[in-house]
Amino acid sequence: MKAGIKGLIILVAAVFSAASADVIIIPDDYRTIQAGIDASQSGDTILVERGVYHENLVIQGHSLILASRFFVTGDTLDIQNTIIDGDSFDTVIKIGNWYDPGSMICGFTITHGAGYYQGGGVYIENSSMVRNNIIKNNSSSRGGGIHSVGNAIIADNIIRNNHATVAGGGIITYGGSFIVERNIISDNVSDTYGGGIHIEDSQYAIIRDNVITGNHSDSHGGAIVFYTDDEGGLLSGNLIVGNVTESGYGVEFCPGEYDIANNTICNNMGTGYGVFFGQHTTAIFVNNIVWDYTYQQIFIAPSATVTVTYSDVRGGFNGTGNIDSYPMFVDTANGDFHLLAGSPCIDAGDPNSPYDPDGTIADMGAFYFDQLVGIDQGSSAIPEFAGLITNYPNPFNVSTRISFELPESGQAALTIHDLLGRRIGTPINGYLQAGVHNIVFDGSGLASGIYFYQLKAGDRTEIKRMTLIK
Ligand SMILES: [Ca+2]
Repeated sequence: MKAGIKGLIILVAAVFSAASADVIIIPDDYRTIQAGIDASQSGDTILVERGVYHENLVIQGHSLILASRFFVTGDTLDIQNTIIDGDSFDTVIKIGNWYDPGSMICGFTITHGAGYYQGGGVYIENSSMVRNNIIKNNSSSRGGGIHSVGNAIIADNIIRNNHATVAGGGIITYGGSFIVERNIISDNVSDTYGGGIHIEDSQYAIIRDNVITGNHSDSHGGAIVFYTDDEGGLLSGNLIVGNVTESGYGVEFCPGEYDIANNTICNNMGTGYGVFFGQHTTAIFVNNIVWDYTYQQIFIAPSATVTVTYSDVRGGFNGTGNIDSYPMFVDTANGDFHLLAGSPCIDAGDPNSPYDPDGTIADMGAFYFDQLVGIDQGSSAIPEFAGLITNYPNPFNVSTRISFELPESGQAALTIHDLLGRRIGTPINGYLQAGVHNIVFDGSGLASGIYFYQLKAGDRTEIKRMTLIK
């Protein structure tokens, strides 16, 4: 962690030293962003007005601040309306500043990049910063959204719907020491490693306070793969939900020393383990919630040294302070994983951890329950179902798995309906035990189209949509 903070100070110093240099306005001074870059010197700022720019930018050999008006105004509309579109031709922005560190990319929508090796949306080298961007619909073999080499800070971005054929659907990082914080990393896909984030051969990695959701990997790390060079890292305060790993693990740790604290790891799906600690991994795992739809929640390799304490783990786990109780989230169906009043995770963290901001013992999970505000969330705020009902894959051809969780045993019915609401199947109708249930729905007798599945338990109902494509 010390290495990361030191890196941050160096980077901030580099940015401030650049502030007195020239400012180039696009398109006032140069018609294209690349023309402005070509005319710039190290330390300049290139400020881009709103508009759509069809360019594949290369910054080579010198460092710049490349920013939209957001850099000055803080207006997020400047991010949405200053668009660099790679036209599926090459990486949208490449920064090769290995010998002149400290570039920053700030305030753009970066889309339709198609990189071969160097990232789809953004490629950065050496102490660069990528912040406050929307990086979406890009593709590459490694790093669909961002490909980083060396030290980096990747913060406050939305990184969505990017695709990597090899590793790092959202982000891949190589070497260096880096910080990934406060990003929304969602719906990215990797065909092999790290649907959301893939970390390879890095120094200490800090991944904190991100929302990592809906990402997908075929074999390793639907959410994250940590393949550090024996250095390890920090994973804290992240919400890691609804990621899918076809045949591997949700969050995968390879050799290194890790601190893993106050994450909410829920409703991820896969046939393997939710959290996987590989050979020779050392980790302190504390104050986390792990409540997945995976084969097992946590796996620790025989040669790994991992302590799991003060965590809420579905099915239970040996260790001081661990519990096995439904965490009681506010509204999982709408993505709200804050704790309800009365949650067993409140004040159930390690008493020796830093206290929550309200002065109470640490809660488990990414979001503490503020006891000073004292919001009475009452019984009406309890979600209709304790667990999200989901299906995967969706769209599907021709079968899909429907998963749901019942907070208590009782009568339950799962019915399938067509677009007109007509019931066309009843996979489940009877008394079910509390807990997780999975059924495989076979649509081979149905036409392509949109269908609904409805779960009724007691007087509560939840409906979701799925699409059959033949
Ligand atoms: Ca607390």
